[in-house]
Amino acid sequence: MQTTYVMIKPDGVQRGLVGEIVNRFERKGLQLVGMKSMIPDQTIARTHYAVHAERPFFEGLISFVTSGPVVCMAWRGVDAIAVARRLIGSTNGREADPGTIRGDYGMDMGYNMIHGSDGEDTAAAELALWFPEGVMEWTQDGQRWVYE
Ligand code: IDP
Ligand code: MG
Repeated sequence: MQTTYVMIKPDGVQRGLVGEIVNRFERKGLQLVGMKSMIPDQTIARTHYAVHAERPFFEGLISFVTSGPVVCMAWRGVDAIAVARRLIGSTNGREADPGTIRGDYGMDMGYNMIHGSDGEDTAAAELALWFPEGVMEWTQDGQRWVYE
């Protein structure tokens, strides 16, 4: 089992896509182990995107992600990190496959509605950053019908 960090960015919240996006993870069979909403401050946003600090789009990305509410989620399942990335689709919405979140709702590179951790190390770091209180440990009864 893996747990991955997924975040609906301010454009997804502003466009009223929260329910639509959450639904895709839920119906896929992932288990929700963390969920909250906040307007990120500069510190958390810069830490989260630190790997991109030298990129030309960095300051724009920080002002975007701190511009309004985000929905922070932790989703758990077998290979959850890669599964979430496949549900999300490739970075540019114009090129993302139809059927993915970005492919179905996005037309832009920066405004692509959603973040998902890209590996085990980043998932652990991002979960610690956004959920310092930890995630919920619980048994979802329906999970026994998700995995054979
Ligand atoms: P990812 O979200 O698909 O993992 P990354 O390359 O890690 O994509 O980039 C992080 C975020 O930075 C993207 O989701 C997007 O919002 C933004 N971003 C990436 N490249 C560009 C760009 O060329 N212009 C504007 N924003 C960008
Ligand atoms: Mg990334």
